[in-house]
Amino acid sequence: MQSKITIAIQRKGRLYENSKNLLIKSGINFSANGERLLARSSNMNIDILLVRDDDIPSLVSKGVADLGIVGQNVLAEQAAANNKITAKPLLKLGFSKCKLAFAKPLNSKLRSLKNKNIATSYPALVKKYLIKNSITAEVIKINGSVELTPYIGIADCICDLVSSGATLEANNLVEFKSLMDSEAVLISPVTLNKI
Ligand code: PRT
Ligand code: ZN
Repeated sequence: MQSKITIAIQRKGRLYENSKNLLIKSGINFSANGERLLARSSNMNIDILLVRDDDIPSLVSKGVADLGIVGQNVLAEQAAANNKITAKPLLKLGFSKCKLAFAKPLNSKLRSLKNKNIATSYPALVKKYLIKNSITAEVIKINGSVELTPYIGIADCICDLVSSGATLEANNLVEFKSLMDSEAVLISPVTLNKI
């Protein structure tokens, strides 16, 4: 009998529908209704773990899951922050496309990041970018509502995910530099031994 394969996907959020549909289209029958955290495929020896997207890189790195679906942004941030994250992207999946970009208030005279306060949920990626470009600046980690920080006086600019641009526009912010493009990727542990 084929050994069991475990796949980690987001339980709810922007990645969930496309991740679930991709697995179903691949022929894996499972039902992920309700609050269940583990779904067993009815036609293959596959378990689906339904988790927070932030937990997917470490579940895959540790080999708890053989495969995972996560945004490149989350994988890159965790890899930049923690050298124990050793999951590798196998395939770009073409959904949940966005970019991680710097943005400033429309009326800001900011011309460079030098000595600025930057609010972000991606501190490791922003710090890596600053080091690579020899820029000294302060990085402030914020978990949500990053777009608000310039207006409450705690940041000169932000670095956040942008897809349609509507959130920046609604908050009178304008993008001035893109740090990375992102989309959902299929990831595996660096040593693949079951598949
Ligand atoms: O609960 P869990 O931890 O699993 O989910 P989450 O709340 O951390 O993530 P979720 O579901 O919001 O997003 C999951 C993934 O979707 C992200 O890690 C990205 O890879 C991808 N993605 C694609 C986005 C966006 N587009 C996006 N636009 N994630 C977030 N946004 C947010 C952004 O932070 C900003 O607040 O949407 C706003 C901007 O959107 P626009 O369209 O107005 O530009
Ligand atoms: Zn998350």
